Amino acid sequence: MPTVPTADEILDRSFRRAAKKMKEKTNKDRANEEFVRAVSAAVHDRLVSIIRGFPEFDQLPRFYLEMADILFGMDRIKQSLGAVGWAAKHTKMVGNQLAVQSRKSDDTTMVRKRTVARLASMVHQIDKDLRFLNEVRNVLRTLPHVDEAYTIVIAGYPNVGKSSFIRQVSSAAPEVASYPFTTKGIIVGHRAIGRERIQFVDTPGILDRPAEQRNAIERQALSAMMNVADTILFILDPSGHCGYPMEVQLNLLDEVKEMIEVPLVVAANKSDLMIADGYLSMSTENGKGILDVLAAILSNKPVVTKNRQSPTPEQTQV
Ligand SMILES: Nc1nc2c(ncn2[C@@H]2O[C@H](COP(=O)(O)OP(=O)(O)O)[C@@H](O)[C@H]2O)c(=O)[nH]1
Ligand SMILES: [Mg+2]
Repeated sequence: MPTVPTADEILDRSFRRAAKKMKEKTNKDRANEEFVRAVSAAVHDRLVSIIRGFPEFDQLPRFYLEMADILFGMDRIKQSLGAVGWAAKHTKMVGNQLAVQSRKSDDTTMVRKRTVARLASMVHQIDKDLRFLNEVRNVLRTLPHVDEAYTIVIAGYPNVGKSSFIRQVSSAAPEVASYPFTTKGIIVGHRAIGRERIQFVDTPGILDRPAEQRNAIERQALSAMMNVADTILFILDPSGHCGYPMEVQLNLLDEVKEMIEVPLVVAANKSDLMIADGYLSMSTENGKGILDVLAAILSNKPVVTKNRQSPTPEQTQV
């Protein structure tokens, strides 16, 4: 996704391009007419390329759609894209009209100047839309890469071993990213299961305090994450090593259960420190039990899923 230029950047570039074209003509009136045509074409093309540079929102993975909506509002994004489209259309119309005028006019320099003024005013009218779209673009491109593959969202208190689990089960080094609404880094990992690829997504910085203390964006983000999940893995740390007693961890587990409609697997981590009866146990430190947890997760997965992306060649088999 390319950056979205400001109004002045669009105008500067288009004026420079048109000035160059103008120099190719020796006759003053031809040169002015050429400028009028070239500058409006340049502005038009630039505006169209901004719209093209934006993803087709209908085809975006759910995750991005939800995030874009939470962070910026889908209506506002569509409105701004619409404003750019409007300006593109009018630039072309005005350019054509003024080129005709220039041909007929005795004062082509005046028509050229009028063109500059009209284009500048039109493009400046959408300057706030351009700046807003650039902000959207800056955030969208830093979001972690979460696509339509089978998705396991990992939940649990901080320091229970969520990131360690993702690192352990991922075929390649997980992608490290952050959400705009939390300073905590998150990771997304991938693993090939036969010919298919599954992905693991972290949920940091949102689940580390009671629900009523989360702000609106955090609540929405959490529900967006839960929405993209095909399965949730909830990790407990019965050893207390993470700094949270089991009781509060189990409260969070209840809260997560309320929130979701997908299968949930609960695993007690840090079995090298302590084992809790009644839970699948694992240690992301020494690797014990991890494959059992993975198997439990995958037992929820339909064998063949439609419209899933195929794995890339470098991904390994289970
Ligand atoms: N002893 C022990 N420590 C672990 C285990 N898994 C994670 N840790 C440690 O717990 C801390 C938090 O792990 P991390 O994966 O970052 O937790 P997250 O905050 O849930 O992502 C780190 O210091 C890990 O080394 C485990 O199975 N056993
Ligand atoms: Mg972590």
